[in-house]
Amino acid sequence: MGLNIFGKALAVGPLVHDDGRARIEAVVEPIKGGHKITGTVKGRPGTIEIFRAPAPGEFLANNWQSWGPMQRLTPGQKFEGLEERMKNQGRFVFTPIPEIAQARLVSDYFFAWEGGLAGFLTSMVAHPYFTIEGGEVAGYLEYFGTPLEDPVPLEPFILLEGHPVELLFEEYAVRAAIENNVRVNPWNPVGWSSWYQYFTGLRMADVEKNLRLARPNFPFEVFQIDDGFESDIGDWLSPKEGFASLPELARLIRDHGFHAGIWTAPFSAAETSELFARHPDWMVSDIGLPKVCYRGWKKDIYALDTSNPRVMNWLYETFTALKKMGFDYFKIDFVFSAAMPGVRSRRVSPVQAYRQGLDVIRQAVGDAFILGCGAPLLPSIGLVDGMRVGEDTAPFWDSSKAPLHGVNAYYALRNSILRSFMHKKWWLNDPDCLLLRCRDIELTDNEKELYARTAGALDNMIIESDDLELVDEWGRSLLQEAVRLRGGHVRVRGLMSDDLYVIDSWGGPAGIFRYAANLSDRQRSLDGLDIPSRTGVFIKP
Ligand code: FH2
Repeated sequence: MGLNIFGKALAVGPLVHDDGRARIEAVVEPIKGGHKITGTVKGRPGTIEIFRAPAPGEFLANNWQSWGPMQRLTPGQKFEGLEERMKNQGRFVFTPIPEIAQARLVSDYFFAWEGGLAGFLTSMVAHPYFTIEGGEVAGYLEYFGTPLEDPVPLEPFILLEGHPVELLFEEYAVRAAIENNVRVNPWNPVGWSSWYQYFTGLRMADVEKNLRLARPNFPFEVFQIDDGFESDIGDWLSPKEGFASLPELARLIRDHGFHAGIWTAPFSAAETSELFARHPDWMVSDIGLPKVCYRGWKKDIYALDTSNPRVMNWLYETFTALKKMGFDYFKIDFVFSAAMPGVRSRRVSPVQAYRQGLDVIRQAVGDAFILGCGAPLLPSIGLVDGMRVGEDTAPFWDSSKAPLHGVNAYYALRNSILRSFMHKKWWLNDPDCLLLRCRDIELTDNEKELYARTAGALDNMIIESDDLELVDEWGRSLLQEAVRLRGGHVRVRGLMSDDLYVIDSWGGPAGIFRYAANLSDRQRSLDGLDIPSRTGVFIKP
């Protein structure tokens, strides 16, 4: 079997496809290095097969959202740990199509191998994904049975052939950016976050101390309060006991000369929250009852129905209020919840509901910085300034755990390398926080250096999360170094390798440089140069 489009051999020209539920009018056209399929769909589509081909022996697969993995796999493999995460955290945290993701490997949005890449350019209405079915790979659009009276554009699909796979990703990213009308924010922030030191135990005294230390000694532009200030998930405007009011908090941060950043999980409501008590009918439901979306903070968490005008209004008011208080940097987290399949007040697809939710927040905060987290990737393009592209980091490396088994610095860093092609094409990549403290941490100096220099070489957002009292001169200068490495054009090689990556950068303030990052647990050699395990080296390009 060769390459099939809508079940027919790939051929340039028009195509009509009717599966009884939906009618698709499409056209296959040649583009540089491959083919593109565009069209329209109407009716009440469910799952539509777009693409089918023999499965390659090795490929790069990608999960739906920020925290999920992008990694090299073979046809027999799945994302290890997914089942367990679905059981513990909820079936919809890593996929909007749990039945399929449980049964087979699912690669969301794109699928690439050495020699080719197949990918969807938008996710406006449908959820695009690929699965391995025996010896074949198939690409689908899931429309969730959403009624489409008027034809809507089919999510455009491209098939690229060529080498190396890294160049195909660049081409894919550029095409998706164009299709989504992206304007990348020219401000690539440097900041501080409270999370990876204080977690939910954050106290006002910690905020005050770190503000005091940050001002003269660190190059931060943003000071971001993470999870730990709120009284409950959903009750964003009422801080927990002992915490300053939000206007006071924003004021305090701004008085120290920083952009004030705040974390929320705007589409989530805890079972114990006032939001849920007051408005159970605002949640995505199932057979007339609010539908649990995930487990977090040892509670059941519900998902807001962002297609409901009252919910949109509440979101608008909440974020307008935060903006008015002086916050202008918003980390919006667990936002996948708005895309959970379920019953909503309007007949829109989960993807449409998600995008409407993001759009309302954007309307409310204007040109403030929005950092997506726990976010479906493709549907967020054009609606966020920054995007977390991996699972949470941690103060330890621990590469023994597979991606979905738990958090560690290794997995967080690896994802930011693999997903580096998204940076400055779709948004600014957030590789998660640098942890540079010298106590309260298991990362070695080598590991801290590897993380910081890789993040800098990749030109990513640089956010540190430490008790600044524990950061010495060495930590401060490493942070400065990471910041100074940024600003160039970046190209990464080794996406299909055993964790030896080469980052080339040119055209930035640091000039031309090459950084080889060995994330593996053994010494490796590159062009005759030995690179110890968990170490990076600058080499002459
Ligand atoms: O903000 C932190 C992490 O960075 C984020 F990714 C998610 C949860 C929190 C706080 O709850 O894991």
